[in-house]
Amino acid sequence: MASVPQPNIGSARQDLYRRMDRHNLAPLWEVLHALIPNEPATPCKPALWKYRDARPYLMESGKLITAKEAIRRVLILENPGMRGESCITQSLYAGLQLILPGEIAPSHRHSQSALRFIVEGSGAYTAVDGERTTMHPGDFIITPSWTFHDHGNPGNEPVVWMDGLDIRIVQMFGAQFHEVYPEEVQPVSRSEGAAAARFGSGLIPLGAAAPFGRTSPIFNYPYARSRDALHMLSRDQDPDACHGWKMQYVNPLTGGHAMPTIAAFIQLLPKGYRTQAYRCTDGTIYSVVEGQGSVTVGGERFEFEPRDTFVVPSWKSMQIESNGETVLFSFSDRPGQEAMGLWKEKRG
Ligand code: GTQ
Repeated sequence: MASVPQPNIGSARQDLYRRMDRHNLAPLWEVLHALIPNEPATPCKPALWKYRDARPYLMESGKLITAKEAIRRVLILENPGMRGESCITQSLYAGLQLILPGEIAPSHRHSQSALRFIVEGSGAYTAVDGERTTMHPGDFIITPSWTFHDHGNPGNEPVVWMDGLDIRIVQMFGAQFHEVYPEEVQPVSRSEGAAAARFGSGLIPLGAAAPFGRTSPIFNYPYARSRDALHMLSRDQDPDACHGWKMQYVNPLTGGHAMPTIAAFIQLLPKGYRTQAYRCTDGTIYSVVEGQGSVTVGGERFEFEPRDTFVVPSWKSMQIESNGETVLFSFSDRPGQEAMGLWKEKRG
């Protein structure tokens, strides 16, 4: 049946909306296209943070607040499309954390999982559940959900790492918990390297339970080993057109992602390589370890060098051009998308 023309339909609708609004009701048809877009729509923008620009602010913060007072002395990498929301993509948080010689960041635990990717300096440690691990640039370190952790720097140089946390994911589920450890530093109950020996040598002790539930029992994946793996891979096979040589950090107990909410990767691109266009539904954060070049994301071009961070939003087409041999670390929310059958990629 054709609708009867009503000259005042616009104002009648507005009047209807106003009256139902008082009852917490809203018309779907006004927002349907925004709610169910034809393809991923995100406020997340492509962006690059030059380490050269960020570092002076981090060091100045180091003079104005101690790690102890700050609890965690971190500059949040805020996505320019979501300022004030403390996130780098719609689902993930990232920041640059500084710990100066002699400092400690006090022990606490939370339901949010964290990863650390070491950007500058050596000699600091992070302690997880009674075991310390020394940080070196390029190491990928995990703080599993609800494990007590503190950081310290007994060395003699500033140490900076990128934090990646699933804060927004845990917030979406309303599952946030936090607890302060009764002392500043948790006691050390195992020798350094215990986790790596138990789970990181292609061996597992018989009957060993997963110490961190669904998170990898290995909590430091050292750069020396990842770099060597990439090198060996590159000797035996051609680089992938979209990724170069790319590897995923795995949980040796499951063969799956190292963390239940965050996927992490490391990739090598030959010198003078230009990747084919690629897009996927997991907005991804990259930290440049070696080499330099440029990345084009959704038509915007960014030049990168070691220690820079950049973000590729969901479903934005990306292409990388490497000038020198380049190593990139990256992380995203892919495990959640895969578990829900949502993850999608497109090559070319
Ligand atoms: O190191 O525990 O960047 O709790 C944000 C929240 C780091 C940490 C962050 C945290 C931490």
